[in-house]
Amino acid sequence: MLKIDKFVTLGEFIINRQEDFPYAKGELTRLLSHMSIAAKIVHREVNKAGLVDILGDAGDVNIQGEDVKKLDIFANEQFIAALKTSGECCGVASEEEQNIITFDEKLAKEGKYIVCTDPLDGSSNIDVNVSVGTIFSIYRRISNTGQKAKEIDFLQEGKNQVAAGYIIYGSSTMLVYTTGKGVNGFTYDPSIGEFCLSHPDIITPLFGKIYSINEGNYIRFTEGVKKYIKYCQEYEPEANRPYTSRYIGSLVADFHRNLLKGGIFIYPKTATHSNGKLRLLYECNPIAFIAEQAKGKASDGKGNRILDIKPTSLHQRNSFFVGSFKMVEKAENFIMKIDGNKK
Ligand code: P6P
Repeated sequence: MLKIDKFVTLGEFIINRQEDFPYAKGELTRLLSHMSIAAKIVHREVNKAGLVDILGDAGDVNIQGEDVKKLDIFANEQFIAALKTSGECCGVASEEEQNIITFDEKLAKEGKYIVCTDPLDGSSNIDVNVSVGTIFSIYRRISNTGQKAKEIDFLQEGKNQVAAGYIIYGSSTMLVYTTGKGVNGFTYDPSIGEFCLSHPDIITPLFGKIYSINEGNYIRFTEGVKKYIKYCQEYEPEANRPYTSRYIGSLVADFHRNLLKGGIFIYPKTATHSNGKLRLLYECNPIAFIAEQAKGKASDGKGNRILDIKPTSLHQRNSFFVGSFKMVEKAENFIMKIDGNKK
């Protein structure tokens, strides 16, 4: 682990790396700094959620048919407000919103970027104090500036992302992001109210010993997925197997652990989720961008690169295999050989 002799704040880092962002002129700086302000506010609420009456279901059910927790609503409001005031973002697609949110203010309509976000992923874990996260994905708009954002701005392939990241609210709060020039992690220091560079230039191990999948769905997996799971469990010490099974049920937490230690996360199609459960726009694409930038791999399990998939709807789901390059490659071999390319 690289020893950092002087802490570098997120703001300093972005300014120092300004030239990395092809559309410099401070645009990304403003976008990310507003996102980090919202992250600090959500950090505060998540860290005292057990102490105030902000837990428990808000009574609503979101468009995914899931009970909405009050913190989901709170986080959604915070990030949308932060993006609106940034003056760089003209619209947001959120897990919590059926349709895109467009900003009418003149300044916002001049914004060149749109953001897709899951404002509080894994929120069903909040009540039991398990790590949750915010996931975001930033694109240049396709529609002309000066008008409201359009849905076409959001239905871009993941390879068009100009930046992506997540905030994990865990034992510490971290912000991990990429602009296509590598992956860097920042740990929040509440005593100074800053995200400080703690994990520079993250590269995920080529191989790992961790596999993450909800084995409760085992009987509903395809034969290829079942055979890969058994491969992970076989006693082959010279091949570092059996692997360790680790599954938190919070994508950001499961992915972050595997990113640093090496491993594979799989959410394949099941009988109840014929296209998998995770959403392409604001879960698979941003995580896939980060994985590839950290020299990992992300596909649908059949060799189709996540970042090449053309979205057709805001909340579409996709099978998701992501993590250490060689582990994802091995899993794909099982799926393609045993399941073939059938949908
Ligand atoms: P399951 C949380 O609801 C989430 O969207 C991801 O964070 C997580 O990886 C997945 O669902 C867990 O789903 O079906 O295993 O509970």
